[in-house]
Amino acid sequence: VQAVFRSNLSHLLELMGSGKESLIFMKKRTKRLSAQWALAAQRLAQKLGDTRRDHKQILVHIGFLTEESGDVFSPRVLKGGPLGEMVQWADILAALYVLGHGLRVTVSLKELQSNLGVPPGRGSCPLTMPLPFDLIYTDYHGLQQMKQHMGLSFKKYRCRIRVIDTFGTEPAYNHEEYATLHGYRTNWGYWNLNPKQFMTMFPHTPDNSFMGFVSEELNETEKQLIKGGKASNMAVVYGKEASIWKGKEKFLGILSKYMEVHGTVYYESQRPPEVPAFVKNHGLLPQPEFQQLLRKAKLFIGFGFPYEGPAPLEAIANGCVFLQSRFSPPHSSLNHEFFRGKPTSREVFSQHPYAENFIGKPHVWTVDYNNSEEFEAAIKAIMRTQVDPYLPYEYTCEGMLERIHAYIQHQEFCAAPGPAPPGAHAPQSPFVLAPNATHLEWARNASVAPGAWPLAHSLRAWLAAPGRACTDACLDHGLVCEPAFFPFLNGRDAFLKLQVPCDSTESEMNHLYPAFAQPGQECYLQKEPLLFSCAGSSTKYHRLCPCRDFRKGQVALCQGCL
Ligand code: U2F
Repeated sequence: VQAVFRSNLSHLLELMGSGKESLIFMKKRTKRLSAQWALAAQRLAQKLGDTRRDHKQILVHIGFLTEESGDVFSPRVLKGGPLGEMVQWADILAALYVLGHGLRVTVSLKELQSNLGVPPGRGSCPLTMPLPFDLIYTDYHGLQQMKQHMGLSFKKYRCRIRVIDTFGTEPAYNHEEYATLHGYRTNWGYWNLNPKQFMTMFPHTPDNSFMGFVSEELNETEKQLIKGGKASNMAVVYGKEASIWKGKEKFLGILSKYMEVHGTVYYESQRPPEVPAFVKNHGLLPQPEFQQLLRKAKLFIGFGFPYEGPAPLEAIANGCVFLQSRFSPPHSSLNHEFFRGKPTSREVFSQHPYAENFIGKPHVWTVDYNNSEEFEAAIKAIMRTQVDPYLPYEYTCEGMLERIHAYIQHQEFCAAPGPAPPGAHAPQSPFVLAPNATHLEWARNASVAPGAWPLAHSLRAWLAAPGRACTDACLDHGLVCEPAFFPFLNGRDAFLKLQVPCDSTESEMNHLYPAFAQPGQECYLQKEPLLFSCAGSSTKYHRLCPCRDFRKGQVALCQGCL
């Protein structure tokens, strides 16, 4: 059966249930964005023409909102607590619904059990029962609940699960045996999923899938109106919780010499002591009013926390410049409490790396806040800069629909694992050395397995410099790392064609393999497909890296991958 686009979201609002503040926030958002979703559906339908779209039965189980996992978020919705996750879940639900799939939404263990067909009163079902869903979207909390209550079915069906995971899970932390042996400690468990089953909020870890969310879009008239109505000396501070403002008096002082400073900090009865008297604090605003404030402001300024939230994208979409601090040294799970225990080794070089790397100037300025002169100079320069509202395509409704459509249609983790990594006796790889002899590319006459996705023709492979992760090595060439292509490279043949002088070749479990170690002239192949990883580096190795092209404004998809 084919899926049919939907343009009326009122039934979705019913599916979302009610009661909790978090659900109320999400439903208001969905309602407000209804027209935008409908328009995007129309455009994507036109773009896809008669492309096949299979209809799926989908369960969305939002684990962090269940009482059983403590639901610490709902009570803080109106008090300045995190909203990013709710923004994202609301948009995921809207996208799945608009794409025309069959949808169930659960936010309690009881509902989960009844949808899974677990007999009432039974903690868990020991038998495997048929699962009435093709796909399940959940989070780490939900995953734990499913494992506890699905019995043997969990193992059988976990390939149908997608885990919404803001900051991502790198392969080395996902593989239980490897993580345990090598000290990749996490607070979230080891699930041995295909790393692409983890879906992130920003496209930061190509080992995972980029899910994202949307921002409100402006039409041309609104854009003109906003540009005309900006107050060139109005700044809004990023941070709805008072703690974010603590110790920032110096920057606030400098900023207030030039601009009128506004805030949206939650407070109970009195101004929080962290917020200086010269700040015009509006209190935590409902989302539409927050957008209105951004429309008038010239500058949206971050003080280092929260990391990677939606608000800077909204600010930039509403024509603000986003000013943020560079982190030097970078923040990571090794040196910052917030990232400690998270299953990633990623180093974060600024408050919002996506804004810095994918958007950049004139919309985004990343400066060293420890250097007051640099900070002050940036503010002065920003006041003189004219910017247009800007929203990357991947954060529009159409972009999000396009991406999720592609995932649903093409990502397949349940099929029996493909051919084992070729190893030392690999058949000829489908590559040839490029004419300039720097990298491998797909041989013209090589065939690709039907249904393989992403399309292997987009592949280019490099031997990276020692100490360079594949994530970065690919970016150096204007490409992204594509872990799905590792198996093609995991053989002696690829090294041979790249003219790497391997004295010997060994196959081991190591998330940095395939790689070449200079001192011993040794080539290493990957023994465990789950450990293929774009992330990770060591000065000991030149990693062999699979890269691919991507669509402009839609980094998740290769150019021919729709
Ligand atoms: C991020 O969560 P946050 O909720 O701190 O992210 P923000 O960027 O502040 O934005 C969340 C939404 O809050 C809205 C705004 C954004 O869509 O429109 N909002 C509002 O409704 N009223 C206001 O007065 C101000 C903002 C991130 F998303 C999470 O994944 C992380 O867990 C968290 C910590 O790093 O940061």
